Amino acid sequence: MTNAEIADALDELAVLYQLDGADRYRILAYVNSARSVRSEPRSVEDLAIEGKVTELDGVGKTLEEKIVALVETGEIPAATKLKEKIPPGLIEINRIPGLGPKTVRRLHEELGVDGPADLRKAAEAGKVQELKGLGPKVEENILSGLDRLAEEPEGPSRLRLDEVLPVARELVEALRADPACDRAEVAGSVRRMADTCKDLDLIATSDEPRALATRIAEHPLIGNRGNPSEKGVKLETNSGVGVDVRIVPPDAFGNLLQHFTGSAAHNTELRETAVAEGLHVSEHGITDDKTGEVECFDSEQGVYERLGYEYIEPELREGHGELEAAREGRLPKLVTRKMIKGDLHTHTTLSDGRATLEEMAEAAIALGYEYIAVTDHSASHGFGNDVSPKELEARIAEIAELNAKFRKSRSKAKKGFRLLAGSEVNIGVDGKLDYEEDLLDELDWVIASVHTSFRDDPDFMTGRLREAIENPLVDCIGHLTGRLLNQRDPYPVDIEALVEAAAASGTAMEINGNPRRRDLSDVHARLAAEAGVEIALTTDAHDPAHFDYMEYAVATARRAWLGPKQVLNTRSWWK
Ligand code: DGT
Ligand code: CA
Ligand code: CA
Ligand code: ZN
Repeated sequence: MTNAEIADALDELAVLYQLDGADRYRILAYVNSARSVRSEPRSVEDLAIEGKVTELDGVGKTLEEKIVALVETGEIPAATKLKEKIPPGLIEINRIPGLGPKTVRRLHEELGVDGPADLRKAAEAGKVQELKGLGPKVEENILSGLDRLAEEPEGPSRLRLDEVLPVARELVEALRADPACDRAEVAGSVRRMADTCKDLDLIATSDEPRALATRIAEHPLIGNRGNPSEKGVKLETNSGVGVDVRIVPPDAFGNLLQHFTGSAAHNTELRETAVAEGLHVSEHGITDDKTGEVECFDSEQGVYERLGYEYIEPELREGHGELEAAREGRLPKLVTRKMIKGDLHTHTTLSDGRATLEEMAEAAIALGYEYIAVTDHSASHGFGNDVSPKELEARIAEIAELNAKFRKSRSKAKKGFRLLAGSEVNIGVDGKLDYEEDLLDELDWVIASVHTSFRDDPDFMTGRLREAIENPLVDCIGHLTGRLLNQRDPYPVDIEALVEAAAASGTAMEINGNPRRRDLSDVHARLAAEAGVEIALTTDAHDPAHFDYMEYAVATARRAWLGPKQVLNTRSWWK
């Protein structure tokens, strides 16, 4: 049983308890345990059998019993019992966003609804809005929710890049360490550093492909495996990530890597252009249609060069004009992680960060940064841990003191390092900020972000953001669209209008590198930079470990065709 299957069973049990009216804490316990099972890289089935499953966060004795029963018998007795009294259709209905278990129970008890079909009938007949406390809005929401359920019965199946990238790297290392392996590389959407990925594509070259495929299938991260052959093997990790491993002979490494890196749109355009020139491109080589001769390349550079292109970085291969640009030799020199001199969006324990000012500074110095802006939340960010004007004043003084210390330090890294006094100020419903202008004026760096009052109203959202953009005290707009990948859609804003306003007022926009956000998106960042908006690559670190999110910010920037000149924090702060 894979971790994903175990987590699904625990999530289902949580829903069953919810529909049965159990108390909140019990339900939370199952939801939390499902989450830790899902993100566990080791096989949870093995842990359960070895009596070690309580090592997982949120898994105590009660849950251990249930997980052991599940892996031994295929079911959890408590769930089986609940399923006897709760119609399965109610579990499905419960997935409609905004429709809680309490309402689902009432629909069942008061309208006799047992599943999606009943519910649609009731809603279309206007019966739902007649129930006490429910109105036409709820009914409308139910109908659109039912449409979406029908389109997407399994929920979002794509995984965020950060959920697959570490697995990809570990498996490629394992392939490379195998004596039968010549070369191995990550391919597909993971290599292109897309926001989300359907599965993981790995390629390898080998003279003993079947042996290599057989051994990688035995890797401890792997839960399910297909039949290894000399072409490769299809696998699934313990956490439910599909893995395609493809193997070819060593001399065609470049062709294979190019093919399986994609994207499909990029490859289709590449092939069609080649056909017009009498060449046939595949994962095995480039065939000259006239002579039938096949050319293999051990590097992608070789493939692109043979077809008349300069080398195209994987992040650009989305069929967004990169082939034409490569043919004409006008691809941008992309920004890299090494060019980044500091991080302009970080939090500390003053608001909701987990590390102190000193700890964040030390971590930044260890990374070789010249500066970080400390941008704790403002006076009314709405989630507790607000920073009062007085506290911010004290913080500014504290930063000045620390900077003086750094300046006198004998370590070169510390001597060249500065903390920037900043804030991530909440944008109110009217676009106003929640600190006095005099206080904001004392800061080195002001980010303005929306954290509250999201509305499905483009005029309202655009209006308040524009107000913040045009405020001369604002240096940068944080996570412009508020999207959370797989979780929350971007709120509706008129991007073009905001980009234009930012270009006119000289306000920067960030690419927030938190892999749940990556906001601006690649498409929006490209639009903004082309309009002349300066882009800041940030991590929104709430912990020193989050400084690593810079990799995702850089990836989005590269996917947006950005060069170092368009990125604000490739520059030193003072020079
Ligand atoms: P994903 O998995 O949806 O996140 O995106 P990819 O790009 O990884 O897509 P995937 O895994 O279906 O296929 C990996 C690569 O293989 C893809 O980027 C290009 C190549 N490929 C797959 N199917 C086709 C196809 O039908 N035509 C062409 N030209 N290439 C394909
Ligand atoms: Ca893929
Ligand atoms: Ca694939
Ligand atoms: Zn933040």
